[in-house]
Amino acid sequence: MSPSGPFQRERWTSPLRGPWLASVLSVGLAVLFGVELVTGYLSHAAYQPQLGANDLTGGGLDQQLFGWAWPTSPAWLYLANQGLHVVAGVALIPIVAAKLWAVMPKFYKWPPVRSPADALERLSLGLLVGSTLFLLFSGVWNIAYWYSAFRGFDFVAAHYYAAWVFLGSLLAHVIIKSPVMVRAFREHGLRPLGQSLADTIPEPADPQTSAPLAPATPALSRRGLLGLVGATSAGFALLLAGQSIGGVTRGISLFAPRRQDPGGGPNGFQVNKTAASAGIKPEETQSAWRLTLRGTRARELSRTELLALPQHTYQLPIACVEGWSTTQTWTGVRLRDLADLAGSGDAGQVLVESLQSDGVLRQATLNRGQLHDERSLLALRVNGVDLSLDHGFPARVIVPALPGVHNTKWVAKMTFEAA
Ligand code: HEM
Ligand SMILES: Nc1nc2c(c(=O)[nH]1)N[C@H]1C(S)=C(S)[C@@H](COP(=O)(O)O)O[C@H]1N2
Ligand SMILES: [Mo]
Repeated sequence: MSPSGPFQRERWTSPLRGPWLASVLSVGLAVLFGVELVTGYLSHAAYQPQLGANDLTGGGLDQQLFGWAWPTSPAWLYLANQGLHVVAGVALIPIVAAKLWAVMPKFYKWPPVRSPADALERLSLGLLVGSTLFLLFSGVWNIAYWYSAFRGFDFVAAHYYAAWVFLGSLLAHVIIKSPVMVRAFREHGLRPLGQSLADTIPEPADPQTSAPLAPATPALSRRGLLGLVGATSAGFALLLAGQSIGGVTRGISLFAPRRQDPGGGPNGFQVNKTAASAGIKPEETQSAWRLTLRGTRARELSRTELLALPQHTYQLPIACVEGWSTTQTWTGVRLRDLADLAGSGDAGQVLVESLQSDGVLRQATLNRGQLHDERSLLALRVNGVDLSLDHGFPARVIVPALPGVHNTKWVAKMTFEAA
């Protein structure tokens, strides 16, 4: 059987393709994928190291990762982690597209499989490409829509396990391909970058494929192609980074999926989950509301009683797993003072529960460091006024460097535990 359609080598005519171009793009990919892996697993450690067992509530966080628990300083740690993860992830898209374009003829090689070893490599390539596309797609989907689409599909778990498939197949790929890359750079160095359009020369054809290339005249030089890919990638990053960095950079954050300024006034900063969408009944947040504390003793406090306790004010960010952040000035009662009131001043963790009756985000567990940091608050006020209902009135958790998902709103109950 002779090759037909895209399986014919001569159908792939661009002389820009080849090991050198693939190698240069791979350097960029290696850096950004490295950032993705490190920040992705750190995020996992930060808020749900027991994925599956205990899901979003965390729990026993102190015991995780060889005794290392997610810290509270610097306060912007999680902001930086998720900002990097999401921005580098989006910046990867044009480079992944260019890399796939550069190696596209390989997907159509003929015969498709030459030996058992070749079959294994093809399988690992399938896993690599599949998991990469899945990670990029599910990540973008997540920052754009959160859980609302694909009901019943656990994005976080799928993204997490895809990352392991990705890591394994990437390692195999790097081991198999590094000799090709070394040869490409040894033979050409960075020279192909300096070539003008007229000089563009075809790379040596794959020795395993017989048919010689009949090069077309490319529309772009290699330098032009790499410039285009690099500029697109940097542009994507620039248009998204403002949602993490804040300040004036928000103005150019055109890719940010959410409005940063839904209204004016001290409570006029963005809201992901409104009280209405969380099913909060406004009347339950008014005078009938009580904060229940459970430790070695039980206490119930009204909002007036909470406001009579020592109040503390800190400027702290909320940093969402989706990469956006918002830094505000919060006022409220220290979590550790509440632990004292419950007779559990030495508690190792606290389970915080919301008025919200269902959904994974209705509760969270904070670890020892998060509970005892002096800046960790049950916030009652923001920017000098009472919290608005959408920002968690009557009370919400604010803890430095805490993943946004754990800054529980509409808090109703806190249970202090040994750890
Ligand atoms: C090869 C690329 C990627 C790798 C290896 C990777 C890896 C990871 C890992 C391990 C996690 C932690 C999951 C957990 O908490 O259990 C994570 C979370 C996350 N990733 Fe990625 N990721 C990649 C690409 C992306 C992209 C392109 C985006 C979006 C632009 C993205 C957005 C997110 C978000 C929003 C989370 C937080 C999910 C949540 O906890 O709610 N990721 N990633
Ligand atoms: N009860 C409750 N608290 C919650 C949430 C929620 O859905 N329900 N969302 C969390 C998430 S994901 C983030 S990032 C922060 C800030 O979200 P916001 O913009 O909805 O206030 O609040 C957290 N607190
Ligand atoms: Mo979030």
